[in-house]
Amino acid sequence: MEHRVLPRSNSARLCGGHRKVLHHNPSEGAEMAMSSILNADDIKKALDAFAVAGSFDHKKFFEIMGLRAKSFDEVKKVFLVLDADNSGFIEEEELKFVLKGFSKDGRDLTDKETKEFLRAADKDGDGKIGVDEFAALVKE
Ligand SMILES: [Ca+2]
Ligand SMILES: [Ca+2]
Repeated sequence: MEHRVLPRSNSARLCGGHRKVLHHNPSEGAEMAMSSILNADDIKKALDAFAVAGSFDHKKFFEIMGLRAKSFDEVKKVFLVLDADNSGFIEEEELKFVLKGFSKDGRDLTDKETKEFLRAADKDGDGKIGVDEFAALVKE
């Protein structure tokens, strides 16, 4: 499998002897990655705007946190954080916890919000969100 070349960041981490296993605490690792792309205050503002269950609006959410204005590469980095199991897609169960990917204080989406979010993003109808679908949704 030719794509299994060890990424540079991985080998650096191993050489440093600091073997932090990120997936044991996904929200902590996610927050570190997010804060390198997005402003923490903007993330908080976006989460606060939809703190009430049932109020989630992905367009406003992406706009408030400033993700709409980011480059494809940056949006892709956000996508990679949200794809917690590294499957290459954001599946429905990952989408439900999408706000926690931005901040550990984020609430879970309701089933209805999750389904609406998925339906808005899933243009090819395979039931999951690919990186191109995610980037397109952010820019909508
Ligand atoms: Ca996934
Ligand atoms: Ca899809």
